[in-house]
Amino acid sequence: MSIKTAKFFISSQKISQCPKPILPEYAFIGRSNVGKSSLINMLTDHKDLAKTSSTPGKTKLINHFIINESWYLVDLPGYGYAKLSKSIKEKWQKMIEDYLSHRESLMTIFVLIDSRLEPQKIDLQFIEWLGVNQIPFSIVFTKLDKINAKQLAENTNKFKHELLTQWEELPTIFLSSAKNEAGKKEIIDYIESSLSLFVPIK
Ligand SMILES: Nc1nc2c(ncn2[C@@H]2O[C@H](COP(=O)(O)OP(=O)(O)OP(=O)(O)O)[C@@H](O)[C@H]2O)c(=O)[nH]1
Ligand SMILES: [Mg+2]
Repeated sequence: MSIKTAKFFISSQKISQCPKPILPEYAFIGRSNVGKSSLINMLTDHKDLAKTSSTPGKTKLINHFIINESWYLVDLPGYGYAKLSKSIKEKWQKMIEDYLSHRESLMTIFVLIDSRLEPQKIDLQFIEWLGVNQIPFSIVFTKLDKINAKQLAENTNKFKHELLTQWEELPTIFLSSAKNEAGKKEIIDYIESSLSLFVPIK
């Protein structure tokens, strides 16, 4: 599938402001600064479609981007940024949890994990929350260009090992770099294969 058009659609503070759930959508979640917005730009070949920053906490709302006029990519605020005030953290957490657990048109959530780090408790806890709420997800290890093959294998194997203490099977896993476009085809093919499974809610 080629991405012919990618446009900003709307920013929402809560699920009730999101577009009508009549098109399939794919959301990106993960720790602040893990590369959610950069991955959306890489997948769509748009440098500045989603706003990125080297400072964590850049994305603050639920941002819908419409792709090929027929499905959405959704950029979300990150979790786990220690410097945010308690009230903002709670507000974002509620917004994200509400969206992820109630959005009927959500096909898959891509959970982004920084490939440079050993398994982080906050990511494993978030994935556990998805499991408890029966929300389907895939994993994308990010920033591959910043790590060598040996470290990558070590970190991803440790992460898989941790997952297998919670799950019987591993989810679909992607390896990506927003810089050198690693993982682009695989993620787009995966989205394409599930688009036809969308059943519009009447
Ligand atoms: N080298 C490299 N840098 C990356 C990659 N992905 C993201 N970055 C950088 O990491 C920083 C954070 O990227 P964002 O895409 O803004 O991260 P985010 O997860 O959307 O962050 P928040 O919106 O703050 O939660 C930016 O400086 C990006 O340029 C990657 O694959 N490789
Ligand atoms: Mg962002």
